[in-house]
Amino acid sequence: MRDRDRFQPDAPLLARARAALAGARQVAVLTGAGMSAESGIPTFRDALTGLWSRFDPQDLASVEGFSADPARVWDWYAERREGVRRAQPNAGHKALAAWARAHPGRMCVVTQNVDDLHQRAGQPDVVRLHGDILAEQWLDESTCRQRPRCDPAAADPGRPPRCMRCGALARPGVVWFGEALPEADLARAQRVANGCDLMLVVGTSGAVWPAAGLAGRARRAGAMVVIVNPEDSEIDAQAHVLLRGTAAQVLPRLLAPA
Ligand code: BJW
Repeated sequence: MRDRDRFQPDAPLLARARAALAGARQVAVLTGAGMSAESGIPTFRDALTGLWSRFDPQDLASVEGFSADPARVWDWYAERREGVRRAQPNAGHKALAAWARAHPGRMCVVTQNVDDLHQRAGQPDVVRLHGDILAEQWLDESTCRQRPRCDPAAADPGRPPRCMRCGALARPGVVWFGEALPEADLARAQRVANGCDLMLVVGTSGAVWPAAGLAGRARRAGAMVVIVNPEDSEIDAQAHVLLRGTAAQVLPRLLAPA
């Protein structure tokens, strides 16, 4: 099979997904790193280009890893932040945002991505499950005893920055392994999954929980589940329709006006 064919979804499957979208009152979209891959932001688990093919997640995406070598982790995130700032929304982000603007109140995007490309594409309703790579927070909120608490964005520049008054260490505003997801955002994502008629799952391996559980939750609640991914994922069994292709190729065709 030629690469060009491999990444074109089957026409009848695309038509089925388009019909489901046209009939859906509420559409939930769960996105992962593949959503931003065509904007030049690497995924995590791709065997050749994924971040975890070169780095150990325990060293770089856990409190233990940060505590062991804060400067290394800070520098790794600083480089990734630069990549996010340089990246632009791709045709997939734009297609989702255009559909949501044309159908007000009918689409919610739940993203695992820590970039801001959905927001920059003009997506009106985005729930962020794994935080924001461009934000900062204190490593340990309890170390800051100032009232009001110091602002991590105003910390003394360093690798990582440190609070000039209480000495607290700043860290990127993302969710690392073993950390709880932001409670209100996870609760909203679960409500959105429970209440949608159609869930589109785009560019996630489905390897990381609790986000991976949202597709099964939507399916059990009666939604149709459509997965857009050029490769197999761990949650393919939840899909009614599997569209084999990339986000920037498939979403404009799926979401184009009739
Ligand atoms: C394309 C494409 C193109 C390519 N177009 N597609 C249940 C069972 C087992 C384990 C657990 C469980 N529940 C919890 C756990 C533990 C753990 C976990 O899930 N571990 C698994 C690895 C086994 N989960 C956690 O620790 C979570 N916390 C938690 O559960 O807390 C509980 C708690 C409660 C109360 C108190 C305390 C704790 C936290 C998870 C945090 C994940 N963080 C990361 C890093 C974020 C920061 C950073 O960016 O550095 O989030 S890890 C990384 O994985 C990142 C991603 O958001 C996440 C998901 O990855 P994603 O998006 O799916 O990317 P990839 O690379 O895996 O896949 C890309 C896909 O795109 C592929 O399928 C490609 O084919 C495809 N693709 N190009 C479309 N162009």
